Amino acid sequence: MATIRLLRGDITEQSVDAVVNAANSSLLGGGGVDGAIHRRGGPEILAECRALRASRYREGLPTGRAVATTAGRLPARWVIHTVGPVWSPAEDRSGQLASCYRESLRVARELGARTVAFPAVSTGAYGWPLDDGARIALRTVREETQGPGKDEAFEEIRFVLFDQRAHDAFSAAL
Ligand code: AR6
Repeated sequence: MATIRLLRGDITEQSVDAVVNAANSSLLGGGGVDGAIHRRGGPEILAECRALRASRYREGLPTGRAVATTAGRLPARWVIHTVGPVWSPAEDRSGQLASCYRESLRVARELGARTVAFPAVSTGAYGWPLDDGARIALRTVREETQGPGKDEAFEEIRFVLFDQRAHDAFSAAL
């Protein structure tokens, strides 16, 4: 059974098999986690993202989906890019947020990644309330890695929270 760990820190510093990027559908970079990953990971990541845009994802990566590239110079083997939903007070998009975690884990499983680090997807620029984002993240990862009959693919799923507020929200949800 996979261990779920909460850690306050920077996702670009994690020595794990795969780190998850809170990307946007262009796959061509942005701020927050995305900016940090491309800055520290170097141009190889962007080159693979561009190649994906020229082949499988000409229209961009849809919200709730995930795709892997090299991790370039990061101390990880792969970056799994996922596109979280933008928070909407008018529409329930929590299924899309859960899908980000589920699809990222599916891609990780396919790669053979046993340790995976997630940020709190959608809770920055995309405005998702932290407490709710934390609950969805933990529930989905538990369902995928700890439910009855779940495989033994993962050793550790790590949530890397950038500040104390995010860490508190995840601790409360755990
Ligand atoms: N390590 C861990 N967590 C971080 C880091 C870091 N280095 N930097 C920020 N966070 P965000 P989103 C936290 O905005 O809401 C980008 O421009 C941050 O405090 O990175 O999914 C993309 O290109 C917050 O709790 O992702 C998209 O356009 C969480 O990570 C858009 O932002 C997610 O914040 C995606 O927005």
